[in-house]
Amino acid sequence: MEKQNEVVVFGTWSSGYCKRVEIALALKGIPYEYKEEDLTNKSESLLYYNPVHKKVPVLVHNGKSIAESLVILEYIDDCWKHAPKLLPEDPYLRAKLRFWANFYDQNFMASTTQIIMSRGEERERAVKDFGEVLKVFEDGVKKDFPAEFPCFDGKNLGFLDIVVGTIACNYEAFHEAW
Ligand SMILES: N[C@@H](CCC(=O)N[C@@H](CS)C(=O)NCC(=O)O)C(=O)O
Repeated sequence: MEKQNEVVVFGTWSSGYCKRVEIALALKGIPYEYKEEDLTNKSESLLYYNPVHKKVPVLVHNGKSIAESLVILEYIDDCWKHAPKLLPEDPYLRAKLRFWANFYDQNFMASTTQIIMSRGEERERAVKDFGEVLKVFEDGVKKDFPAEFPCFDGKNLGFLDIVVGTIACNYEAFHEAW
């Protein structure tokens, strides 16, 4: 007999992308099995479930796999419709949140890696670039959500909070390593 709602997450401890999935499942109260991946020696299962990118996170729900953290977050919210909702109902607001989440992933991740990997003047430039990206993000989100900034409002933990907040999940590890 098929098990209902069997949820497995393939992840790695240091990944903010994976933490997004774990946080969303925890918020919704969905039990799941966690499988830690060694990215230097990826498991057959990971390669099977994410043959295109071969990356974590991957969510496997009743044997069906979904890759890419932003896609997984939406799937979780669509699949388990109970509160707390991660995304609003309004299609326009949903689209705007997706837009800023994509902007964040395309710009911030590269920018923070650049800061971590560089030294001296190069790092100063990277920090300045990061500040500029941050300003575009903040101004843009404020303009799109004039009534209430949909992130770090101290009330609800939503889609953009999860996307942005998980950048800090490995902060201590980076701090210790560098
Ligand atoms: N866009 C992907 C990024 C996932 C990603 O970059 N995962 C990294 C770990 S943080 C990975 O699996 N890297 C393995 C590799 O590049 O081979 C997402 O949002 O899920």
